This record gives sequence, C-alpha cells and structure tokens, in this order.
Amino acid sequence: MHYNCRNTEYPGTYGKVIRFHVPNDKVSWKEPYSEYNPPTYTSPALIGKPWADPEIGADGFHPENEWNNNKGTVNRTNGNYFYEIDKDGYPINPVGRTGLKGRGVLGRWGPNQAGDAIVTRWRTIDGNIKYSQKGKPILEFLSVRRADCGEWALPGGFADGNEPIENTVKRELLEEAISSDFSYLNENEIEPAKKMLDDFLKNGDLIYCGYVDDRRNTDQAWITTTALHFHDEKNEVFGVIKTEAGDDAMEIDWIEIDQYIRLYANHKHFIRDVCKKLNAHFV
Ligand code: RP5
Repeated sequence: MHYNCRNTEYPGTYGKVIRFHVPNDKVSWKEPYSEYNPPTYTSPALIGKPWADPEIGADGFHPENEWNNNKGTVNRTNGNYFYEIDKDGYPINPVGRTGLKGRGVLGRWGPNQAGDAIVTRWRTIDGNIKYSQKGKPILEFLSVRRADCGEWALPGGFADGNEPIENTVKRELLEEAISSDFSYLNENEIEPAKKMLDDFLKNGDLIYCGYVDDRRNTDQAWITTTALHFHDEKNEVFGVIKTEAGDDAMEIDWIEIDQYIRLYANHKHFIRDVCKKLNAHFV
C-alpha cells in the first residue's frame, strides 16, 4: 500500500497538478475503478536532461528490453519486485494507482534508483547506554531535514547514472550530513580520521531494496531505494567525525528511536528493521 503519493497536489506544482482521487480500496490495479481518469504530468524541467528518459515512443529510445533488468545503461530493476508494462509500453506502478500519469519530476519511466544511509549509535546518558522501560537499549540515528518539504528523513538521494548503489549511499551521506572540512582536527589526525570514516562506510548492511512510498511517485514512475545500515557501536567514528548539514539538507540531528518518530516516505520502516536487527528498543 502507498499513501504519500495519493490524494494530494503534486509536489512543486503550486496546486496546478491535483491527483485523481484514489481511495484505499481502489489502490490495487486488480480492483475495477471504471471512473479512474488521472491527469498526466511530466515536469518540463526534465526535457532534454541527460539523466532523464525521453518520451516513450521517441525516436531512438527503446527501453522494451530493459524493463526489470540492469543490463542496459540504466538500472531498471525494482529491487527484487517485478513490474508490468502496459499495452502502450509504459511501466505500471507495482503498488497500485497514484492518481497521476506521466513522470512528475522523476527522470526515469518505471523505477528511479536511490540510496539511503542508516547510521546508528547507542543513545547514552552520562556515557552509559540508555535503556527502555522494557530493558532494551535505545538507538539514535543520523537524520537530515529535507529542504523541499521540511520533513526529517534518512540521508539519501538518486544514483548518478549507473553508479554502484553503495557509492550513491556513501556520496549522499557525505554530501548531506558529514563535514568535508576536517580543520577541527590536528593535522596529524586528519588522514587517520578520513581512513576510519572510509572503512566504516565500506560495509553497510542491506536493510531494504525496493519501492519507496514517496510523494513524487506516479502510475508510471516511482522511486526504488537501497537502504544500507552502518552502526557505530562504540561511537568511535562519530566521536571524532563532525556531522554538518549540506546539499539539500537544512538541518541534521541524531534522533532517538522509538515507534513515534515521524519520517519522510516510508523511512521509518527501515529504522524499525534496524532495531529488530540489533535487538534495540522500538515499540
Ligand atoms: C526517497 O527520496 C528515497 O528513499 C531517498 O531518500 C530520496 C531521494 O530523493 P532526493 O533526496 O534526492 O530528493 O524516496
């Protein structure tokens, strides 16, 4: 089920693009919805951009053999989840109706690959790990406040071309949440600190790979993310490395995790899975 990409105006269109109403019981394509007549919107900003697809049917654009695979120049997989193509050659949102056709502001038809970084450490009080009433240790995670909507989110962003998604995750985390100016360290501390950060970001654990309930999704284009987890068990990395909001993050913070956190898209689900993995407090 998706919620964020239904029954709202399309982001950034100042009320000019309103989605067709889709009640919960009509999200599934299997449910007949004869009245369904969504408008079409593709942002003019996409036209001619090298990172965006041309229109379906345009000369020289033949994605027919690329859907659901990563064999061409663009990764068109949706995690491990298959999506269908309609009779006119358009990919079909695998979760269901969104009330809008076209690509919106998304560059690719079908899946648009993104990566997210989940960086955690234990919440402490006076140097001791904080525990919940049920006796579970409490985590905190590095969160960014998005400049476009003001919501708190995981640091993340779109893949540049067909770059390996581990690189996307690392690049976005560094751009949005970590200071690139190491002058707060002594000269002889800088290289070891950079190496430590680099090593830390080498081995992210895969938490999720698939569809994101993002407010920019449409019936024909959506965001697919790979969320990787990095845990700083003894605060050895972030005890040294300074965090700092950058790029399209307005603010950053270490947010204490519990079931009430409110996050962009369905990022909260990834956080819940990290808590399960580390047997940490969530509910
Ligand atoms: C979300 O949008 C993804 O999970 C990722 O966090 C983000 C990518 O979009 P930008 O942050 O680059 O706008 O769906």
